[in-house]
Amino acid sequence: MTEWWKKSTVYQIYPRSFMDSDGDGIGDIRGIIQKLDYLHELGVDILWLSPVYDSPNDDNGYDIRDYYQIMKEFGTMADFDELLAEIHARGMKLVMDLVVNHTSDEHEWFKNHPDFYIWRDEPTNWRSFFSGSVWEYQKERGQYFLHLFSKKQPDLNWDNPELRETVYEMMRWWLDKGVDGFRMDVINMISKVPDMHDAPGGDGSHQFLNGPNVHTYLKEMNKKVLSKYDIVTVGETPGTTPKEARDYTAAKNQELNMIFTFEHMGLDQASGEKWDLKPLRLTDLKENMEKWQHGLHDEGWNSLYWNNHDQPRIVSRFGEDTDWRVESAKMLATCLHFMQGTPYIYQGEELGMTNVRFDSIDDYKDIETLNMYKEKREAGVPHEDIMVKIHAKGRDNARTPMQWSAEPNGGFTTGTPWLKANPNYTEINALQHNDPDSVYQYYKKLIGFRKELEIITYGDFELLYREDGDVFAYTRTWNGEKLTVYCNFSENTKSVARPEGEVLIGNYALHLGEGDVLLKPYEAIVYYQQ
Ligand code: ISL
Repeated sequence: MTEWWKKSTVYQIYPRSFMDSDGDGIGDIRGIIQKLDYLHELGVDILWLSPVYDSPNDDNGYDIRDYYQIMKEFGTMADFDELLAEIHARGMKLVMDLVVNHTSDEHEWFKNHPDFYIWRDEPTNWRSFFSGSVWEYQKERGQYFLHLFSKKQPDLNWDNPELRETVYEMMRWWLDKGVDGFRMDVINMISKVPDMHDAPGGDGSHQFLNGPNVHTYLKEMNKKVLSKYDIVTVGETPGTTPKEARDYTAAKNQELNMIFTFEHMGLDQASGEKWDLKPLRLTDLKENMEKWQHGLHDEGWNSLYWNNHDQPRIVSRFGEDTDWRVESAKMLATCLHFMQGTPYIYQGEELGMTNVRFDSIDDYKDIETLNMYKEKREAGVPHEDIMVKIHAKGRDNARTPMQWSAEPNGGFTTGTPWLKANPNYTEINALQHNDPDSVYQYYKKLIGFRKELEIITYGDFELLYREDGDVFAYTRTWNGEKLTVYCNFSENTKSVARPEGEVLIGNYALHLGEGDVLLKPYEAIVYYQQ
């Protein structure tokens, strides 16, 4: 089978916030169908849908109640089938979210197949990703069940072969329907050590990240399911190094096609806690991305991303979202899209959408944010101090409604949106897509280059100006060709050597002339030598 996914660009849709077709304030499948031409015009090859399965929505669909049903608010299975057909009719592909580390506690398995879950007589001191303990006591059974996420998301017991077969059967059902692959939620957490025990600081991750049997189970899944279809798979794998990433993604290992690294997303974090803020040092980012580019160059494959539904908006995070919003959004895109790997664009990123700053905690909906707020308030942390963290890192930054137009609520809904729109929709919205200077049109060009220039897929990566704290610069070389990429992550004017070749793309009026190149604030420029 060809590795078509190496030349593809993926677009992630968070259905709840993408487009509401029926005015109930919640995005839905028919809303996505309405916007397929917009996505096709952008040029993306694959759409990844965050979960659309039946769910009580404790964690917006990442708590699945029935893998064979579509969430009522999102529509029906007939709507889904139409979506799939319409995507295929446009030559695009559809990747489903596969959430099988845990289910909802309302899944019938939790009642009828307790052996599909993980039970202990005594809890450990591990802390959940969503605050509090990972153990919840169940009276009827007189035991605790494990939940790494919310207490409505009990972890599945992958050591049970019957559970594994049941999951594989469900995967085949979706693949037989014609879906083109899976994004696998926290797939590196499915294997826990047999003797779970207390961990320093309540951080049990060494006992469940990349655990003892994870590779055995993925090889089995590949053999029994994945290898039978021409699909793409991407694993979500927090806490994974390039070496481990190779184990998951090297073709010879027959597990997954690629994984999501989290290392670059932790560089503005001072400790193991995501809310512990620290400014990014560009040299750390450069060193980290270089490590991954080299680490997966010959074996395995990278996925490239700045955003998803769990991360704050990149232009507000590593860019500048007021005076230099458009420039820095394009600069960040340039920096990522000329690297080796499969790029992922998260809805609204192609418009340069920004973080949101609601003053009241009541305007936030994300369980992670709400639990953290409650816990910190109980510990006496002032409201204002917590809001600083939420404004910087809260997941709802990514989940405000997609900004389609300057109409009320950004044209996302005619009703009341489930989460308030970012008030800047009056200026930042998809009407820009016709403007040749828009962030959207810039993304479209980047996506197009990946299809035209093989060097982007195959070239060697070399970091330039390693010590420079403002400029991220690198080359790609392949078959006698060369790309030189300069990205200024600061407002300072920077001087860099003029490379050979012609300017391929840039986010300012193009530089002609001779001598060093003077990079303006947040400037990006790419030279191509054939
Ligand atoms: O979002 C995070 C930090 O803010 C991560 O810890 C995140 O919870 C982790 O990356 C796992 O994410 C995935 O599984 C979660 C779900 O809430 C996320 O939306 C999903 O991407 C549980 O299913």
